[in-house]
Amino acid sequence: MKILLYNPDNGVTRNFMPHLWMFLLQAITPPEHEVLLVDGNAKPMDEASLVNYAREQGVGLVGIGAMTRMAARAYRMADAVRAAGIPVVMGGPHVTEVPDEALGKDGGPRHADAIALGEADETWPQIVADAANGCLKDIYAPVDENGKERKPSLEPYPAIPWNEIDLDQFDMVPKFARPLLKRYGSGWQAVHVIPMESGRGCPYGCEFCTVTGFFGDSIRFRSNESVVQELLALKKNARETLSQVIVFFIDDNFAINIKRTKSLLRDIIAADAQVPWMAQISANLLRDEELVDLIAASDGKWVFIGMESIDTANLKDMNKSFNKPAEYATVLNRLAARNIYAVTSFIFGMDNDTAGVADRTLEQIESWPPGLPVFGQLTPFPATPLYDRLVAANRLTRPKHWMEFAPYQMAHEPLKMSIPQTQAELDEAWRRSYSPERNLQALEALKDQHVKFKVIHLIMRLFFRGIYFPQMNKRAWLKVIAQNRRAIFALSKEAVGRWRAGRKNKHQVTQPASPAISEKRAA
Ligand code: B12
Ligand code: SF4
Repeated sequence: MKILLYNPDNGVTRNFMPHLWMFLLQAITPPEHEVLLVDGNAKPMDEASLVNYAREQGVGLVGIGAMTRMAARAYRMADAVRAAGIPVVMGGPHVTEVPDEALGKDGGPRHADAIALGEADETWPQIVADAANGCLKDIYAPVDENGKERKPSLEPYPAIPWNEIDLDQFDMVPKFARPLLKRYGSGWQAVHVIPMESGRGCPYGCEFCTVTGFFGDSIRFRSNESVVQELLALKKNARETLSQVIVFFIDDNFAINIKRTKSLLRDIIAADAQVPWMAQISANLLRDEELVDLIAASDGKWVFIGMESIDTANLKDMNKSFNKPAEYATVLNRLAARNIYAVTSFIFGMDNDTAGVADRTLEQIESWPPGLPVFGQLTPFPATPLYDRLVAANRLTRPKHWMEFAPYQMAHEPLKMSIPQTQAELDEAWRRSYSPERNLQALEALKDQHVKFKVIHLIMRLFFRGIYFPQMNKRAWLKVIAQNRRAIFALSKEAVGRWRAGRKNKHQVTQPASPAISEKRAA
């Protein structure tokens, strides 16, 4: 049987990184079946083109995975595929959290023939077998012989053949810059961000987060050996294809078990498996100096920190009091001292937020080493304690917000601000954080660093701006480049100066010394 796995496009982060679930399910599909992958972020398709593609390929089962924000789009695609007579199985966080919706058991239409609840590593082979035999069940849940929920172990972990996968569709280099880099940028013919998990689960249970409910509070890890092997294979592939690879450890809290993380990082260093990497780590775990040293030595470059708020009352409400705003600066300075920078994530619209929250937060951010702040509105995802609390208090303005999804639109009324006020605060935070003036200040704060760090930092700032202010076409990019011309010109001047100085030094070293000097040296 041919199976098509499809991930709907999200319209925001586009093809920045492949979605791991597709490659993982492909890797564990019994070999007698063939798996085709379509990520809508890299290959946008409407309903008709997806159906045509599935028909042309003779697909016998379509698997669709989606986060809550893509649910409505996922359902539309599923409806079209089912109308063409091809069975659909859906999986991922959203259908796990709202299973009745996909199966049409909540009074709405049915969108899927079957759903996979939770982690599908152990149920997928059964789903495939049942589909091949034409006897799909409604629900596949990861349970043991006694019907008790079972979380799959990550040992052993399937090898994902990244070198055989068409990574061109996930190249971070904008199309217009590719010919230039192919010609002059040796080793930079493409830049790929690859998702890798080293473990699953986070026990912290923050009120707005789906992770503790989905992956459970039992934390499971891959063996160090299997992570190191995957890194070595990626490193080799990047070298052979003259491209760059950046690994995103997608674990929800990469250092949740500090002892294990240190042992993994030591093994990576010992095996010379370092590639530039980023990971999500909560601020409290970054108090450990030795851990931060190992992050730097293993080529950790960026850490995503869910700071959420600078207000301790908000953090308490969110069950996130382990975040201590008073230590944010210390943590960020500790990272910056080792050339590691942070993506700092904030949420506006929490119950203790009042007008001016953007100003107050930005004042703090601007006093820290330069990083990449991101801001979102508090979103009640179904099956989270936050969702249940807001339902109980009758505060949801759009209880099924995912069915009418709109980016950065709230679904409940905050207590001390209105919805439009919260949105204005978000606008202000994004606008100021990525303004040309702020970009210049960030570069000024990095003035003692090598120019290559500054160039990377500026590029990241321009990309991150695009998360909120869409920069989808060449024209939008040219506008951003024009707005930031002062920073770009200053960095280009510095880079050319360094390159010239480097060539001059090399020339002097390789020139044979004059006889007089040689004699002097010999003496
Ligand atoms: C990587 C990641 C991202 C990437 C996504 C891009 C990418 N290419 O991966 C980035 C950083 C861009 C991102 C952004 C966001 N993310 Co995110 N992200 C993750 C993260 C950390 C890892 C995802 C992953 O690969 N997991 C590992 C794989 C193996 O697990 P999985 O995807 O769940 O797949 C398993 C099962 O679900 C199942 N399965 C999945 N799909 C399918 C399909 C079929 C057919 C079947 C049978 C089974 C199946 O099988 C898999 C193996 O067991 C998760 C948290 C997490 N640990 O999962 C959050 C998570 C998915 N993100 C989340 C959120 C909220 C967001 C944002 C909205 C945050 C924000 N406020 O801006 C944005 C918006 C994304 C967008 N633009 O649409 C939530 C989603 C909650 C929800 N109910 O939708 C999660 C769960 C985190 C959380 N804190 O709650 N994210
Ligand atoms: S620390 Fe992060 S992953 Fe863990 S529950 Fe809180 S928000 Fe979710």
